[in-house]
Amino acid sequence: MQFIPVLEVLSEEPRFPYLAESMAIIEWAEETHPSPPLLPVDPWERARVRQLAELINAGTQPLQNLRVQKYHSADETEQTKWNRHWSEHGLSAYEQLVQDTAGKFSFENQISLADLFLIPQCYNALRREIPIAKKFPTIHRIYMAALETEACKASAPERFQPSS
Ligand SMILES: N[C@@H](CCC(=O)N[C@@H](CS)C(=O)NCC(=O)O)C(=O)O
Repeated sequence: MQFIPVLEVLSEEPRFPYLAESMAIIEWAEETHPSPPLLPVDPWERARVRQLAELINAGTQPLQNLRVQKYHSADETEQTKWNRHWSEHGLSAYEQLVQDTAGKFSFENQISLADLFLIPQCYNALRREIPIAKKFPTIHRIYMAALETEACKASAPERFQPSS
């Protein structure tokens, strides 16, 4: 697919070391490092968290790939309009659904799988000047809380920009 992210996992075993697709990467990380957990214990609550994650992963983010935007239109203004439209569509659904489960984060007070997909989507929305604080107050509160975590600080995209 020629997408990022790609995870390289070095191992003693002779095997192909690369893994793409963020859901596959996160699930592998969860299964190999289960603590702290990214999913609740109760099956219904787990499904609710996965629903939020997929709403972004399958329903919102794919429409914002560079190649999709460019295929839609060569005009940058039109690309931005397209991006804003689908971003707001997804975030609006998330904002409604998350009312049932949110605490400090999307599911109660611990970072979950849902937050891992929500945070980059917020980052993208702000780049497109979508006023998430005004339009999606619960999402914005979750985003602000997430930015304070050490994990979020360590994985901030700014840390990975090439220097030249
Ligand atoms: N389904 C993939 C999507 C990954 C993806 O969209 N990556 C973007 C950056 S966030 C990309 O590589 N875009 C390049 C392009 O659109 O050509 C995943 O979840 O990992």
